[in-house]
Amino acid sequence: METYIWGNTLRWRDRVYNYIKSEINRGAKLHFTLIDPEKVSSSEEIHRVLKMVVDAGTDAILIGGSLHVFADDVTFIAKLVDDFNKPSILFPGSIAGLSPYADAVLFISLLNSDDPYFIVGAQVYAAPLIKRFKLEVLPTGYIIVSDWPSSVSIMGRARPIPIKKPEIGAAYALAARYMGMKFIYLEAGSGAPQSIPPSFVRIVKSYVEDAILIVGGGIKSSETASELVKAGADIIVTGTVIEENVDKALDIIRSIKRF
Ligand code: 1GP
Repeated sequence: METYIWGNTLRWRDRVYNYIKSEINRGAKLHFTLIDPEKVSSSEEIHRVLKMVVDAGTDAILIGGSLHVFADDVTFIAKLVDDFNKPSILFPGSIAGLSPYADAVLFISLLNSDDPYFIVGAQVYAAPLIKRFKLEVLPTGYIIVSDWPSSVSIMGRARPIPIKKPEIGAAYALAARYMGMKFIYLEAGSGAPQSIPPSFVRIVKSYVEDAILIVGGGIKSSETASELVKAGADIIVTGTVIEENVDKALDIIRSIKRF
């Protein structure tokens, strides 16, 4: 098979997990900024957003979305991220979300899907491509928690865990851990009307203390982000807030970096 020569520096490749783990081990909390290819247009706009979030202290850039994602768009964004000294991490909603130009991929299994395709089927299509692209793999148990419909829950045929049922979320997270997944991602859905409650996160974390706990969806204020971190989130993800209120988005990042 051909060896691919990619234009990016890929300076973070194979260093992303160690970087995240060492930050967490020294007591830091992390913030990831999600760039959804569906929601951005020009390279100038993406560059402007990246500069703001990187200057505020975001730790990595996630690239992905549930709809309208095409590999060329993902590549386009990954190449722009390469101008900043932060890892680009794919957050694929389907195999169209893969690109060889990123540093790493959240290798997601949507654990509370009713459709085996989203638990292991898409991953089987993705795995040989990921090997060929030499992406660093971050094994992630992905759990949707919400009392409302979201793009990700609809597209992923999920049975979302109600926010009043944290013990079910904890059981899923523990199962993911026992299956060897290093990351647990509690997802309320992009643009969710509210975040997952800190009380839910606290119970999940108490079951999987050694997992890296990512929490995202509907986080719109530094107060909420701080509460989630205090409850046990290791990594906070925000996406939508930067489109709605730049100051609030940057405040969230700065508040996390103060922990
Ligand atoms: C979605 O968790 C992320 O996968 C981010 O959600 O867009 O609501 O910040 P928001």
